[in-house]
Amino acid sequence: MQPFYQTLFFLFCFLGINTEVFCNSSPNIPFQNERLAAWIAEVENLCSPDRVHICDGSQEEYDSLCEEMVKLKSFIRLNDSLRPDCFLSRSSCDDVARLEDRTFICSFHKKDAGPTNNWRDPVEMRSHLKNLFKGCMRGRTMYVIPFSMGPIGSPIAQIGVEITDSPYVVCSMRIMTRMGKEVLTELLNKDFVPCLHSVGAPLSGECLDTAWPCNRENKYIVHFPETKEIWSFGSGYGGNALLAKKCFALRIASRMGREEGWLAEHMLILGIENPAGEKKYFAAAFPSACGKTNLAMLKSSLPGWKITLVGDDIAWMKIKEDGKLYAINPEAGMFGVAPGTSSTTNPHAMETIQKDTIFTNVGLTKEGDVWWEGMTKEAPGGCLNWMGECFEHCPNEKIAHPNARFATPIKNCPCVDEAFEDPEGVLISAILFGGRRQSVIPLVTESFSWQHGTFFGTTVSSEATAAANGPIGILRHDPFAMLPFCGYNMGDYFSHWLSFEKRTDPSHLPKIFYVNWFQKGEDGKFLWPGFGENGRVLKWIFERLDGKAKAKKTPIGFVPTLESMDLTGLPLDHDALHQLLKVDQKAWLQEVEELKRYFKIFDHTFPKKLSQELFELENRLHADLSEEVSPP
Ligand code: GTP
Ligand code: SPV
Ligand code: MN
Repeated sequence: MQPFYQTLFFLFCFLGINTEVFCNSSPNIPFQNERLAAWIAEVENLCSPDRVHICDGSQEEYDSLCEEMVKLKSFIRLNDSLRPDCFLSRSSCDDVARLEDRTFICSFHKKDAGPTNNWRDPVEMRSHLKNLFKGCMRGRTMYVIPFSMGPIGSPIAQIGVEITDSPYVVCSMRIMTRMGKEVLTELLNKDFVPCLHSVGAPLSGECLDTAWPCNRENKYIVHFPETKEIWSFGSGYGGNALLAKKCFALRIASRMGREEGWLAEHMLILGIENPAGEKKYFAAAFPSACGKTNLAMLKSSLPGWKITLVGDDIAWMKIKEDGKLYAINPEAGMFGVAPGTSSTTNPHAMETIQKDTIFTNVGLTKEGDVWWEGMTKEAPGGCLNWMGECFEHCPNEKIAHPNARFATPIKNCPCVDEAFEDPEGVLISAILFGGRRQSVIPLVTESFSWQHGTFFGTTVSSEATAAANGPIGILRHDPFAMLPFCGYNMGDYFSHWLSFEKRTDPSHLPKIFYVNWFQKGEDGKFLWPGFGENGRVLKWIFERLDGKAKAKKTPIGFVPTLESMDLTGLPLDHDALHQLLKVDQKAWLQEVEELKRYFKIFDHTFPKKLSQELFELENRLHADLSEEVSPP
């Protein structure tokens, strides 16, 4: 018997399910993953589903779940001639984004969750969750999804198993991860992270006729970092429900990374090739809805420069035997922000989402296609908004929810990198940090060292977006773009970053930069055109790495000289460029004061080396000895 069927057979024996279809030979095979079988049985016992379905990840399984959801009105099939094999899903109004205030890190000790995470006692939380999950799948199917984060078999990859009662989650997970029977085979000799999810509705006795079941009263996204478990209840949306993504690949994996000496980061990974055919890879961390997906798929406006996509949201990075830092994208799909995506801003994304895509909370046109703000100048007549209402009746409302998303396979992207499936990962030459900042932060700055670059990471702040529930536009600190995603004390996380200087020859480590596409002029408009034009900044970074581009040494780091940026064919006036590259001493001194205030929350866990960096930055600002320097 094939190992996959062996595992299934034993799982099913254990669950007391009729195994005849799977086995017609001797059942005398050694039992392989006891923990998985025991966990499935335990969850079945707790949640009391009517059926258990072990997902094989096949096309047939995906198609039949989609069909089932069409019947339940959870999915609308889009016009097959315009968007083949695509579906629209509409969430309920109270379940549209990540819920940071309902996200918990339940470490044994509160101090290990740190000042930036919600903490609850793990024993109390577990018992509370058990009550919520008790019988919560009655009348419905419990799906078991084995998935691999990273190419199957990669030394950096990890296995997880998500149990869920949501077919929307199953289909999305098939796009977002490598999922199904190949992973079940891997599980014969590997451990896994158990991820338990329920939409928490309809509960037994409830008559809930809704296309998007979720629990109004109770929503919990809970992590047990020591035992590496995830429990999520009540929400069906994005990072709250696709537990492989933020819960596992960032919160749990960041903790694994600290224990094992690697990094799990909220970063895109891109390949960049110059006209001479030389290639490098960059990773970049920007907070949610601040431009990772767009940068990772960028179509450069500079002739001969080519960007290729490895990942758009998460990077796992490890130092290999050669002492250098390599990254894999643990995901297989993109869960990207729809609004703002168009054939002008992101033609590669528009091509990718042409087929095999699940859209959530976008508008629906009369022709059965999707629409969102920014896709074209005006909404087509007769377009329904994300709640399925006629747009003409509520013209002041948005057609797409600002956090509307597409889930789409990376392999469909026209600019996917040749190393996307490489289990060894790609060598990272530069790390970029960035955020949405209307002022103060220049277009691009290069750090002086790894330690100074780590300091850059701690200083990331950004105007809040619709990716998480809460007010939009308010400036908040978001160190390393990991504020909602670091699974342990963030002060310890800073130290972990610093430790990389000791783990290898620092000259092997990537150079660190800070970028900001979002400065605004007095008219409130963006000073920098962004999107495809960001390739010009990537070019400057590429050439800095090769010692070719000029920079000015300023108190905050190396900033491009006015002539060193390639602005060929870009109608950008001199004042705008000046503003984009300016280091405003007064504003920076205020920034320093704000950082001093903020860093206090980390108390004694804030590394001395980073306090030193802040102190030195302040001194340099007071002295303000900007000087032009030649390439290194
Ligand atoms: P998450 O998936 O939430 O982590 O977001 P992300 O960081 O991948 O952001 P994404 O690339 O999806 O961009 C979010 C929004 O910012 C979209 O509406 C984009 O159109 C817009 N955006 C992206 N890049 C730029 C840029 O260079 N300039 C401007 N002005 N807007 C941008
Ligand atoms: C983010 O918020 O950073 C996302 C979307 O990438 S979600 O998967 O919902 O977390
Ligand atoms: Mn993200």
